[in-house]
Amino acid sequence: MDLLIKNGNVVTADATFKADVAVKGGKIAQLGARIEPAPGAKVVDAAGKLVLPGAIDAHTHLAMPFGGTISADDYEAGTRAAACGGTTTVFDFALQEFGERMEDTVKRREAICAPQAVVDYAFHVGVKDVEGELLGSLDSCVKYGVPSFKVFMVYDFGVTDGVFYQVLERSKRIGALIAVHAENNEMVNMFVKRFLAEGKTSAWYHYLSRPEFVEGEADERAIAWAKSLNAPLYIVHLANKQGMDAVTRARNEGYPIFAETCPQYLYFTNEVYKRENGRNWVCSPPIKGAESRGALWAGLLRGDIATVATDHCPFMQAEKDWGLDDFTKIPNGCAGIENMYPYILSEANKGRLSFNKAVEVCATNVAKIFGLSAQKGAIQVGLDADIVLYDPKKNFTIENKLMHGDNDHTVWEGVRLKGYPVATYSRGSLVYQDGKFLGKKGAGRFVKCKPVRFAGPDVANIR
Ligand code: DUC
Ligand code: ZN
Ligand code: ZN
Repeated sequence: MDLLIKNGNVVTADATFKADVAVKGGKIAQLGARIEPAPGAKVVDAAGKLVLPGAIDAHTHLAMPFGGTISADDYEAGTRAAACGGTTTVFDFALQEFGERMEDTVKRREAICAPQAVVDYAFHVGVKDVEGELLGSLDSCVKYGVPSFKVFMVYDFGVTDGVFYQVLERSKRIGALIAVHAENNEMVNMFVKRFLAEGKTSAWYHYLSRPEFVEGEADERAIAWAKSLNAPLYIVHLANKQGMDAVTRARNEGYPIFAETCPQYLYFTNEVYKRENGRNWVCSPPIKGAESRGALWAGLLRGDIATVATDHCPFMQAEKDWGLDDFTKIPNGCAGIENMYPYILSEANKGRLSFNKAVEVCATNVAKIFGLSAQKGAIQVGLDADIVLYDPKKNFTIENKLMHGDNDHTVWEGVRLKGYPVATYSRGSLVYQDGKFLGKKGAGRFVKCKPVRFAGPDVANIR
């Protein structure tokens, strides 16, 4: 035994119980009442604290070239911030280059990430090109340990409907999971052109060029295609009620449709875009109105939101300012990697959801959906000792100067949280304690994921 966490309240997705947690060789070795410390083991008293699995952020964009620049947190800064917010694994998006095999995309980003990451990491591939033999490279990518792919229905590198469908077909065959950024590109482009021609250039028009139905309609289409194949589908950053309702309907019919939402959609409303610094909240899809926010919360509590992730994609203030007079020049994305778990846990501490639900959506479900539940996502014997000690009595006000990433501002500035993580262990190593980062660059490991077979109803045209 290397480490013994004593007297804490362990929280899993299903239960809360008092137990000591023994760690050996980076794994949870024993759980039980009154475990005796082995000679030489470090003993930590967690009385009054919750003992939680580290969060798994299913959606980050670290050092990503986007919007004419590169997102402000590289793999070191992003994973450092993650560790300090109780997140012990991040799934980053590796964007395919045209003509590149999917597993080569992963290897290219792995080479950048490996020497920098301070906590463990996995990848999804952002698919741009499936011409010729590239569609088949999904298979080799799955074998390499990356069985999840994202298609974008928007942006200049977004895929056509036909490519999206082919990728869904293939994924069904090989046990991969397709994630989708769903917005109607034609509608966005039409609105953008109209608003610019009318001189409507403030951040509010970012929202108005991508309002609720622009996302909701795309969600419905994506779900329809997945259903026609009985293929699993993971909708990233769901932010609208229409899409939430469509996900719920499909799930009630038994289809393996999973939805992710993000803290920014659960906390803010589109009113932020009317603020003088509204550009700082510009992300896509944009934050929607209060009705959508309410629907997302209801979906989360009902179990129709499977995961909460960040879409962490920060840009420096000077870059956000490119869009002072033209919302189309604002790089899309916000920081959130250090705030996700503390925010959701704070909502749990205030009674809005249970701590079990918070653990489920931020860790356990992510591990299950993306094929790493044999390694991560719960406080369970045999899993990695990715552990967060949480003090429900410690109040915290978010200020950028207290954050550990490289960005120079945060949309979460001034938000008050009830309770806060006080320690984070990555595979048994202390990487964060009481406001201080204690980890090591390059200590994070690449986590290879396994394909997951999801059951669904029998439909006529299953391939
Ligand atoms: N949306 C963002 O806001 N940033 C990164 C990519 C995305 O889809
Ligand atoms: Zn996206
Ligand atoms: Zn994203």
